Amino acid sequence: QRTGDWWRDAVIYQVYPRSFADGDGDGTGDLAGVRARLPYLAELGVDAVWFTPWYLSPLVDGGYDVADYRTVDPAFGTLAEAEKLIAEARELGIRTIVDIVPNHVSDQHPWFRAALAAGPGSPERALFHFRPGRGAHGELPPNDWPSQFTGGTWTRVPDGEWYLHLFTPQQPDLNWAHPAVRQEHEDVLRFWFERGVAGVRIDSAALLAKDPALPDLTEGGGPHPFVDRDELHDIYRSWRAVADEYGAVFVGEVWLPDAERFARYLRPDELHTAFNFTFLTCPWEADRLRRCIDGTLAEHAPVKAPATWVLCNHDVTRTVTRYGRADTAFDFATKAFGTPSDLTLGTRRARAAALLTLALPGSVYVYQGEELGLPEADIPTDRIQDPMHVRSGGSDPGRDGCRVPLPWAAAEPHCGFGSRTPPWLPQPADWPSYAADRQAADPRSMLTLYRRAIALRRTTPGFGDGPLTWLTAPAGVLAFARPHGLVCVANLSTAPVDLPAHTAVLLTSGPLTPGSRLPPDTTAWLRA
Ligand code: TEU
Repeated sequence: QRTGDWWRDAVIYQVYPRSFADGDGDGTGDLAGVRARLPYLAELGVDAVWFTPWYLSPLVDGGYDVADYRTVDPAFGTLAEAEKLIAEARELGIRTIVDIVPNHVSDQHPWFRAALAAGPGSPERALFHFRPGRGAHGELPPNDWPSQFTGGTWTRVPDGEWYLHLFTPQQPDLNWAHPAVRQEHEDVLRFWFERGVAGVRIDSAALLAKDPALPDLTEGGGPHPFVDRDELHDIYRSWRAVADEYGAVFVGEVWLPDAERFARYLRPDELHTAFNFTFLTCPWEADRLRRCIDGTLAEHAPVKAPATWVLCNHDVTRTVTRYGRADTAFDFATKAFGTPSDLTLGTRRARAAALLTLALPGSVYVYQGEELGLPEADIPTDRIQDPMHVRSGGSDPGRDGCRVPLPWAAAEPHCGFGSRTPPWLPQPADWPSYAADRQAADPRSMLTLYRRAIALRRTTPGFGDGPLTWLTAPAGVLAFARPHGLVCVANLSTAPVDLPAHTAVLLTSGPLTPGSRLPPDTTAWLRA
């Protein structure tokens, strides 16, 4: 087991507890299910697991609407079970990362219920952003901020005041200028660090701070009223002091297109790491990917933070579906169902992308089911629960297509997700063909590829954090050298190419052509 800066080159597996494994058979995944599948994660070889929120929640936004941070939602289990899970995982060499959602709470959180009851001008309301409306009778929202989901960002309460919510009305935004909000979150961090948690993922990390004047967005000029504000850095500096007491680490969900602004969060006294969404959204094109990799390494080197590499998560279209489309870039605006996807091509590319990603310096995130090569599922519209879909009146497909309960066993009911009740989201008819038990027995499966690649990465010293040197390669081909004579070659062109000089082929994402050439959309790991 690695100690110290384990997170600098870790492979971190994202568990969406609702859809991972159902221990009690009620159709919803839970902590008992995760505990039973810990050996699977150990065999996969991951260093840590990041759990999306498991706290008490009405689950309006899949748990990103937290009603109590110190309680595990009964749908998932108990606090005692979470503690057991953290300890059992650690026994297997797997660290735990929990998800903290500081921008907002659930409207069922005691603070918000108290604020509603206490009325205008009360200290309880000062913890949120309550304002009178505009217009002759206060019938218009206080400003023009657009929601991250469809609909406005303001909801009116019966006494006439409005409250701010960047996401759904069930997720009121906290007022981060209030000392009690800061104190509470530092206490929550301590609460989980005391329970053996090794890291925290910070949700919507660039959105917490608001311009106190809440000006219209269209007013323009000056800093953005709610994205990437300077006050955030002071907040994260005090969080870092708490984390340092426990040797714990942060990974920020910082969606910022500007590399220089992004890197400002990665300081020795702020966040250790942040998700690399530039990589996730990058199209499957050699020159674009190379520029992205170079740009990422260049922005991380001066701040001495490790890069992270992310291909998918619970918010975006699954990789094999995305890479099988004509436009392989991810864009929230163009993720619609119905855009045709060639899953054979998408799978080949996703396999090549997996080997490319796991060869890069820094830490790598794997979203549950990515290692099984799951495609985005087509879900009947009346079964979709994601508020992104529901609030759009059905025009936005939402994110449930990447959140379908995992197939564990091809021959069991509900693919072994859980026994009694059908899963909370329907599994597609071809789900058994992706089942983990079937793939574990197949040397050519996506699961076997991930296991082998992660094992090689773990057992080759310096592979995960040493230097990367580009090698000369034909157009459309990415070739780079890593420590200990490892070479990674990814062919994103349309024709087979010769492999660079090597003494051994360690792993390939697909079969080589008879003349030992690297086919299109294939990656190889070589020993120089
Ligand atoms: O996501 C934040 C979020 O919604 C961004 O991904 C946003 O869509 C992006 O800035 C687009 O411009 C997190 C969680 O990952 C997501 O599941 C939650 O729904 C959301 O926060 C609200 O907590």
